[in-house]
Amino acid sequence: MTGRAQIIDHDAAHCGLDTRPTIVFGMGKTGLSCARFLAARGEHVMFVDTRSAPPALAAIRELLPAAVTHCGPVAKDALLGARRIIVSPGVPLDHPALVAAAACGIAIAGDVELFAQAARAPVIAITGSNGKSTVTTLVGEILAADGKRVAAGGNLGTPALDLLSDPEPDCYVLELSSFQLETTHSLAARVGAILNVSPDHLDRHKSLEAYAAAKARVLNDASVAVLNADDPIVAVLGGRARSTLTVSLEPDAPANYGVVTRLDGLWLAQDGEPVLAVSELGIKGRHNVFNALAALALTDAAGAARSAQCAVLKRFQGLPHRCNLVAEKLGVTWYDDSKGTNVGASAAAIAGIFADRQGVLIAGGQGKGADFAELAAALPDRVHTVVLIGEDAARIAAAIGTLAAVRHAGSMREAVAIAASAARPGDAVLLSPACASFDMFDDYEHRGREFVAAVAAELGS
Ligand code: UMA
Ligand code: ADP
Repeated sequence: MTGRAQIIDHDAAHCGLDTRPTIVFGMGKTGLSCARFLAARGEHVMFVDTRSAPPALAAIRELLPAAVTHCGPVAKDALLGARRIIVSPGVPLDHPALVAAAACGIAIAGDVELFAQAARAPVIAITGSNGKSTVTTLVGEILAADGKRVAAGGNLGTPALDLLSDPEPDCYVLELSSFQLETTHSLAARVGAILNVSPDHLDRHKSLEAYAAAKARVLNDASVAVLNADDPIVAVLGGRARSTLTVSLEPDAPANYGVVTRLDGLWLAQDGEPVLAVSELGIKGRHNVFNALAALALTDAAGAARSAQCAVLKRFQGLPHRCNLVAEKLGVTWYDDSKGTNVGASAAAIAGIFADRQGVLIAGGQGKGADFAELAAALPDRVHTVVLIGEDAARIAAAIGTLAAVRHAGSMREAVAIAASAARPGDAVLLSPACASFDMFDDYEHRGREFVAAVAAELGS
């Protein structure tokens, strides 16, 4: 197998040209963005995907009719003829074909690496276990309100390569996942943020240390780091950037961005100076106060005006499926937090929604190897009943033990019916699964839509 790579190397060396293809591994959104980018540069590209019918196959064939596409199991030696491999974030780097290619010295990178090499405008890069999409959206909207031409995307939805344009925008705002950072080497962000690190994707990264190390890469060569001073894993990572801004929700913490108490309540503050009343924020809950502070820090570092920051922080009501109020009937309020896809996110959502009332939690799905003890610890005095769905329901039930009443449901419709019968007037019902959705739904958005439809059917509205 090594021989195959060497023969092609020899041929290339002989004629002075490297004729080997770039192989793009993954034919989803990222693979398609790579196809567009590489096609525009006239590169010789091949595509592989382990799925029999990957989502972007037809679009890639239309764009590059002559390119070889392979769907289905990818053999160990399938990539050895590559000049380099561009791997999609959903493909684990321990796939045997990637391990074999790496052993032969073939370069492996992700789409964000291609982006980093091509982009000339400043990049604001945001990672963390939770809050990335909210903060990325806030930062993009604040900079746009400040008059900048902004392109925002990455893990948020629009692949990084699809943000490149000629002329370039004034700045890029990228949400980056641990999967994307793992395969990125050249990014030198103008501002890089790590919002928090709590266990997620441990099935893929194997350990919290490896997951945190992937996140920490966002700070490599960054000019300014924005860090969560309250998070012990994040707080120690600042040394990698040239300067650091810290964010904290602790009352007396010596952080650059925090909260101060005035006669009229809590305010967001910079170096102790009040900036905006927490009551004026469009997004609610303690975790969103943190997100607003992080957005202030990031956009201060990018030179935005206070007026633009405050206008957006007041008007932004949050993205769909993140602790959104979806119904209120018979004294019970129903919230959709389908984007709560790990334990840290759902613990934060539980603390926010059940701060001043009790109620019912609907959770469960694919646990991604998580430990559910922290979810269980968030329940007492807040959640009296948990309705569990999905693949890892039994593991979650075992962690909860007797901390709350546990009921099981086979569908979202049944889960909502059980929640409606368990809820008392004054209660909240929260869907925040602490799990991925793929065992029962297309994605978290599909799960959220099914929840909203089931609630509407149950309440007869
Ligand atoms: N897959 C295979 N075989 C392959 C390639 C992929 O089975 O050969 C599977 C993966 O295991 C994964 C799915 O297909 O379950 C999609 O993977 P992909 O890399 O093809 O995904 P894209 O469509 O390119 O979307 C990716 C991000 N997806 C992942 O990281 C899994 C999107 O983040 C991102 O918005 C998009 O690029 C643009 O940058 C989604 C996500 O779930 C929202 N991210 C994770 C998260 O937020 O927790 C990290
Ligand atoms: P991400 O893009 O990192 O998944 P989102 O902004 O989409 O983050 O929020 C996803 C969920 O994470 C929310 O619905 C909420 O439950 C939780 N969450 C949001 N911000 C935070 C935060 N700063 N700390 C902890 N949990 C959070």
